Amino acid sequence: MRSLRVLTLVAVLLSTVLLGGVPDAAARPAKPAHTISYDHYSFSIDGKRVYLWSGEFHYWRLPSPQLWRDVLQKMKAGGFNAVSIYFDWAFHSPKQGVYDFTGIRDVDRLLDIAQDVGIYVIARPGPYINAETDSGGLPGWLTTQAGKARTSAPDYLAAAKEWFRHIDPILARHQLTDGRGTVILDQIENEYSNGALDPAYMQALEDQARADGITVPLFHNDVWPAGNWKPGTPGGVDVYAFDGYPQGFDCSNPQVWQPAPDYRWTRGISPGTPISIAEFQGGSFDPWGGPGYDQCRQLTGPDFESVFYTNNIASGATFQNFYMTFGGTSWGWLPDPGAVYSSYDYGAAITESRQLTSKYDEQKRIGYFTQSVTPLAKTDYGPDLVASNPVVQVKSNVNPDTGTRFLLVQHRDTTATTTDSTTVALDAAYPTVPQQGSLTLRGRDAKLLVAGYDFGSQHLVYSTSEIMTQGTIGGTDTALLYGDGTGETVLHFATQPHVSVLSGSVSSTWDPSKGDLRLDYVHNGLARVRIEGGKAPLELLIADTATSAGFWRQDTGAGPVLERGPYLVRDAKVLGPVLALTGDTKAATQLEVWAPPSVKFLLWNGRLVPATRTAEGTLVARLAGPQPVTLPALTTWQHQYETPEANPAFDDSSWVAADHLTTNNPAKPPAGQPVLYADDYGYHYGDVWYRGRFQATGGETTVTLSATTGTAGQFSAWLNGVYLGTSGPGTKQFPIPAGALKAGNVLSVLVENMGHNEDWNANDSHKEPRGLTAATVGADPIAWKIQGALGGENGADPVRGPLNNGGLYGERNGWSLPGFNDASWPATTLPSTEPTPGVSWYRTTFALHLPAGQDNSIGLRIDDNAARNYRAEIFVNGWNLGRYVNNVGPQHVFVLPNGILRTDGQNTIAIASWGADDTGGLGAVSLVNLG
Ligand code: IPT
Repeated sequence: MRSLRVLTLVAVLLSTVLLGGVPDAAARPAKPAHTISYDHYSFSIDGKRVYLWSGEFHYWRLPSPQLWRDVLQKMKAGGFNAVSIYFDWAFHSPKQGVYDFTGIRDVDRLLDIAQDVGIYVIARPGPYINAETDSGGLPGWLTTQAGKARTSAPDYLAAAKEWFRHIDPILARHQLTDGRGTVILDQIENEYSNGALDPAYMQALEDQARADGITVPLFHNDVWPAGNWKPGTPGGVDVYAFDGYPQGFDCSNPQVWQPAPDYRWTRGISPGTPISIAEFQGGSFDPWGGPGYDQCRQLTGPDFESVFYTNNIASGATFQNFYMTFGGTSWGWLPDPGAVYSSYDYGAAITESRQLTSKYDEQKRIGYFTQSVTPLAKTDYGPDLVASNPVVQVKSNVNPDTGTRFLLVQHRDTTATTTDSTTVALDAAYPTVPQQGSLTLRGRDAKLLVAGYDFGSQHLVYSTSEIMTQGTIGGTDTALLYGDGTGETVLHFATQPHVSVLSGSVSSTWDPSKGDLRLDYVHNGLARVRIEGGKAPLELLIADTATSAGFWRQDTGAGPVLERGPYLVRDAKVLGPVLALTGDTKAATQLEVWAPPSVKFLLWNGRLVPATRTAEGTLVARLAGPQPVTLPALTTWQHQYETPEANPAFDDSSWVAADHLTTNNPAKPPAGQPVLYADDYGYHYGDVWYRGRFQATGGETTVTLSATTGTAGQFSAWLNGVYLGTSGPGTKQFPIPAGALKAGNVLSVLVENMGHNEDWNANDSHKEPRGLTAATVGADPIAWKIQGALGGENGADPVRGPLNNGGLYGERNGWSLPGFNDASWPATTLPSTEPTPGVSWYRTTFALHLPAGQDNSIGLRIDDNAARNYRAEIFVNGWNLGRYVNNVGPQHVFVLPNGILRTDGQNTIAIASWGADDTGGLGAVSLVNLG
C-alpha cells in the first residue's frame, strides 16, 4: 500500500515533468535550424524523406484555444504528421490597418500548441482562402475598394501586403527552418487558377512573404493539375501543388461515386517537385436546405478513403492534405451564404463535436502506414502486375534503392460494388499470389500491399494483409498487419525459424529451397505470432480491419510503443520504468501495451494504473469509463419582443444617413437613388436596419424594395409601423395596406446579410452588394438612414470580434450578453409562438457541473414544425454559435465549444427569433450530450 502511494507520488511528479508545457516561441532559444528540401519524389527534412500525411483544420472555426490542442492531438494520434491551416484575414481585421491576434485569434498560441503536440504546420494565409467563408476570407472592409481583388491593383495589393506584414512575422517565428517551430510550408494565394491571372500579383505576394521573413518553401494549390504557378514560370512558386475533389459537393446521393483520378501523369508538370495534393477531398460542405453532413460522411466514407487515398499513393503523391479533417463551426457570420450554414462539420474524419469516426480509423490505418513504411517516400512507377481476374487492376510502385514494391490492388472500375477474387503474378519466383486460395477484393475497397520490404532485422517477401505499422519495440521487431478474409504473409529467413502462435489460428509452412516462411490465416480478431531464429525476434500482430482500429502507436524516447483498447491515446512518453500515456475512454476498457520490457509502470492521464504482465509479454490494465452526464432541462425562459425600429416614433437621430451618391462597387444603384449598400457604411456583417422618410402625394399604392442578402436571406418591411411583409432576396412589391399611408412617412426595413460571396473566379463576386439596393414609393424621394452592428468597423466587442454581431436592437443593447438583466421580461416556456412579425428574444440561464477531468461535448438542439416561418440566432454567453432557419434547415443541433460553454458554472442562452408572419417564436430547445 505504502509503496503504491510513493509510486503515485513519483508518478505525479514525473507526469508534471513529462506533460508540462513548453515556453512560448519568443522565450524559447532557437534550436539548430532544419533544412527542408524536395525533389520529384518527396519532401525531405534534414535530408530524411518524409511522407506528408496532412489534415486540414481551421482554428477560427473552433473559437476555444483549449480545444485546438484536443483536435491537433487527435490528428497526431491518428497518424497525421502535418496540419494544414488557413489563416482567415477577415477574422483578424475588422478595419483597414486594424489587426487582432489575441484571445481566440492568438495564432502564436496555436503554432506553439502545434509544436508542443509535434505536428508540422502547412500555413495557408491567403490572402484569399475560399473555404466557404465570408468573402473567401477577404475582410468586409475590402469590399468597398475600387481595385479588383486578387490582382496587382494598387489599393488591393497594398491591403494584401498589409495582411501579410501582420501574419507573416507570426508564422516566421514558428518556422522549422529557423529551429523555432514546426511550420514547414507556406501557401501563396488559393486556387488562383480561374479568371484573368496576374503574375505580377503572385510575384508581389511571394516577395512580401520573403521580405517578412518566410524562409520555408512557398507553394500554391492549383484548382486541378493545370500547371498554374509551377516553378520557373512568371509568378511561379517553389513547389507545385494541386487540389482534387472527385466526388463533388452534393451529398444527396452518397452511394453514387465518381472514378478515382489517376494522377501519375502529373509528375510531368513540375519535374523537380513532389506530386503534392494540397487539398484532397476529406468530406464535403453542405448548403442551406441540404441533405446534411451524415450523408457527406457517407459520400466520403472509409470505403472512399481506402480507394481514393491509396490511389493517390499509387499516383506517387507524397504530400496529401485532406480537406477537412476537422471542419468545426462557421459560427456567427462566418459562412459563405452560397455554400454553407453554421455547421462546417464537413462529414470529416473528426466530427464538429470532436468525435472520432470510422473515417478517422481508416485514415489512421493508411496514415500509420505512410509514416512507418518509409520506402514509400521514394518510388518510381512500376509496371502493372497481371491479375487473374480482369476486373482487378494491380498498380505497382518501386523504391529504386531498396527494391520495395507497393502493389495497389483495386477494381479497374474504382466505383465497382462487386466482390471479386483474384490471384496476382508477383514475379517469376511467385507467379501466383496468394499461393493458397485467392485474394478477395470487396467492392469499393482497395488493398495497398507491400513486397520486398526490409524492416527491423526482417525481410518481408510479400503479404496479402496490409501493413498498418511496424517498429522495433525493446528489441522485438513488431508488425501490425490487417485485412479481412484470408491472408498470406511470406517472410525470408536464412534458416528455419521457430514459430509460436500465441493467439488465433495461423498455419505456417517452411520452404527450404527459397528460405521462405509462409503464414496462412483468416483475419479474425487478433492473432499473435512470435517468430524466433532471425537476427531479432519478430512479433506479428494480425488483426481484422475492425480490430486494427483499436490500436495506437507513438514514438517515444525509448522507441515505438503500441497500445490497444482506449477510445484515444493522445500521447506517450517513457521515463525510466514508467510509460506515461494520456488519452480518453468512452467506457471502461482494457488497456494493453506493447512497450520495451524495461517499462514496468503505466500512468494514465497522470495516474498510476495497476498493470500486469501477460504471457505474451505485454502489460494490461483496466481503465475506468467516463462518469455519466445529466444535462439540465431548459424549462423557463424570459421573452421580449423588440423591433422598435418599425415604430415611426423611434429615435434614429444617431443613425448614419445613407446618402452616398457614388460607390466603388461595380454594381451601381438605379439613377437618382442613393447608395444603400451596407458595406459602404461600414456595416459588413449581420442584420442591418434602414429607415426611410418620404412625403406622400397620396396616389402611392405600393412600396417596391430590392435587396441582396445572399442565399436563404430575407428582408422585412414596415410602413409607419404597419407590417408590409417579408421577402427573400430580389425585388418585392408590397401593396400599401389601407390607412397605412400618411403625409409624412417612415419606411422601416430589416435586411439580413447572409454573408458575402466567395471570389473563386477572381471576378470580384464578393463585392455583390448586401442590404437594400433600390427602393421606390411612387415618385417620392426617400431620405434614408442605416444602422448595423454596434460600432461598425470599430466594433464594440473586440473579444468576440466583428463576425459575432449584426444590428438587431437587442444585439446593440446587450440582450445577447450574459450580464444583461432580463428580470422585467415576461416568463415563458418553449415551444412558444410569437404572433407579431419582427424580432423577439428568448433568454435563459442554467448551471452545468460536468465531471471534472472529463471531456464532454455539448450541443443545443432546436426542434420544431418546419412550416413555422422564423429564423433564429443562438447566443451562448454572448457568442453567436449558430443560425437556425426553421423553414429551410437542415441544421437542428448546434455544437457549443467548451470554454465558451462553462462546463462548471453558469451559462446564459439568448436566442433572437425573427418571425415573418404569425407563426414566429421558437420551438423546443434542449441540451444534448454529443459524446
Ligand atoms: C477548394 C478551396 O480551395 C477550399 O478553400 C474549399 O473551398 C474547398 O475547395 C471546398 O470545400 S475550391 C473547390 C471548388 C475545388
